[in-house]
Amino acid sequence: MRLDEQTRPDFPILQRIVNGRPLVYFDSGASSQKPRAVIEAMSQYYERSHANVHRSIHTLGEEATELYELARDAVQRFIGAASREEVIFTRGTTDGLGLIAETIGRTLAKGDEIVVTELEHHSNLIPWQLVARDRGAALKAVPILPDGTVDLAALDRLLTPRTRVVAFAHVSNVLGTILPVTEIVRRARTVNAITVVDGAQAAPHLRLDMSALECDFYVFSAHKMLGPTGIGVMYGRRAVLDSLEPGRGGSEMIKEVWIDHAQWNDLPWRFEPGTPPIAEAVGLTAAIEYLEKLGMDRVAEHERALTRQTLEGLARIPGVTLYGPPTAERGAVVSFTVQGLHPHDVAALLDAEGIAVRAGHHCAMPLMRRLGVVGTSRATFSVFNSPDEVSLFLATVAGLHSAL
Ligand code: 7TS
Repeated sequence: MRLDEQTRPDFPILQRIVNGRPLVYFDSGASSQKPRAVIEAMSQYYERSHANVHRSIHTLGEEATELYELARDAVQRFIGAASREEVIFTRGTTDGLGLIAETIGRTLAKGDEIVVTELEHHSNLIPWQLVARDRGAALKAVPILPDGTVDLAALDRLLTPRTRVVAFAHVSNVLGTILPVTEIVRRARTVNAITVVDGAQAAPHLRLDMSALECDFYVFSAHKMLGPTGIGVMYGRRAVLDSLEPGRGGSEMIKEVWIDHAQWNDLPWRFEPGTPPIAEAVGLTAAIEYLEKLGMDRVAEHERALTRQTLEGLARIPGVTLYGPPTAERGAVVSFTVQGLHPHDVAALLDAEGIAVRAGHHCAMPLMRRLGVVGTSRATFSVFNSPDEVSLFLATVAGLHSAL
């Protein structure tokens, strides 16, 4: 059975009629829909087990703590981390990248250098801009090549003994480009830079293995991978986490506190101040179990087939321009423009047919500038999308252009 045939009954929202048509949801890159297993796990938690974690001696407190910590085990397994202490829960990708930037930022000195790429989401750019400004560090960007890949020769030229951080996306949320993580990490290591990978668009789509990627930090959001909003993961390599002071403080991230100083808690709690997103952790466990049952290789293959069908179909429509690598070996992302139509108009016309795509700068304004466009329209796919939906989408886009 095809993956979409298997999974569609699990997603209640797919029953929605939008503008008189069955919903076609091609915006999972912004946030995916949720299977019933995730929704039910969270309401069960609230109905049966809710209490605060790590501080209550009573039964519910212990249950909640156990469920929260089980989520850490699920994530460790899902991403192939060497230990559970390397899995830190955050509020999402933006929060995780901000936490890393603030934490590393405190160790930077005037003249240190941070390297990003031109295709970064603002969430992997602005935190570094803030840190660079505060510490007098320099921020440099690796350019992208016309085919949407990053210029590795330029990266080599940008790396210097002052490079402290190399931060880059695993998968571009606009172009779908899969960046060669191990290759970039290897190069960053030659100058002893810390590597930070924004995995927001990769975690829902690719099998992850931290021991193979060898990066120092890897962050992602649950809500793009069938899980709830409000929780994300910051993986940090043990040796690097051990070497860093916590970037943010408060509540249970300590062992002992005096008025003028404190002793930090053990990993991973040292980096988790405040009451964490507990119900969301329970939802994330359910999302991971759901994806594991499907098998990430099967997920990737299904989404690759939809991406291929979309790229090939759009390429045949006059007036359509495609962005990103000319291959389905990319994330489940297809950005395009239609000659004579603003990307927002394309999205609004598709919405009138019940088809949800995102349009705009996709929080990647420097990339838009490099591409020479104000924005793009973008279709992104998940496990529940079908080849029939892609066919309907292609016919609708073809109709838009011929109607001009
Ligand atoms: N990094 C990348 C590569 C992303 O695609 C996104 C979200 C983020 C970071 C931020 O994630 P958050 O969960 O903290 O918001 N990207 C998009 C998108 O492409 N459309 O809407 C959100």
